[in-house]
Amino acid sequence: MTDNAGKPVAVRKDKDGDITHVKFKNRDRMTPVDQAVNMTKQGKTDGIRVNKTGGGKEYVQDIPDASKKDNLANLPEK
Ligand SMILES: [Ca+2]
Repeated sequence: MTDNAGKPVAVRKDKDGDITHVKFKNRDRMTPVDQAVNMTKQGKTDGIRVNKTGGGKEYVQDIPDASKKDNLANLPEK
């Protein structure tokens, strides 16, 4: 298992459409968002960054780039 999880390739959402899990390229299983936040802070993911809601809850979001196809909102749900 490589130390870097790579880019997100799929997501899981709750009934409100909020992302609860992210599947990374170099990981076999879905990663809960709070864990994805920690991995991203440690520089172990690609293509995403940590942001905070007005309520202070941390989440991951896309680092804007040329492609929208790979954005979290456009990834397949698993
Ligand atoms: Ca993108």
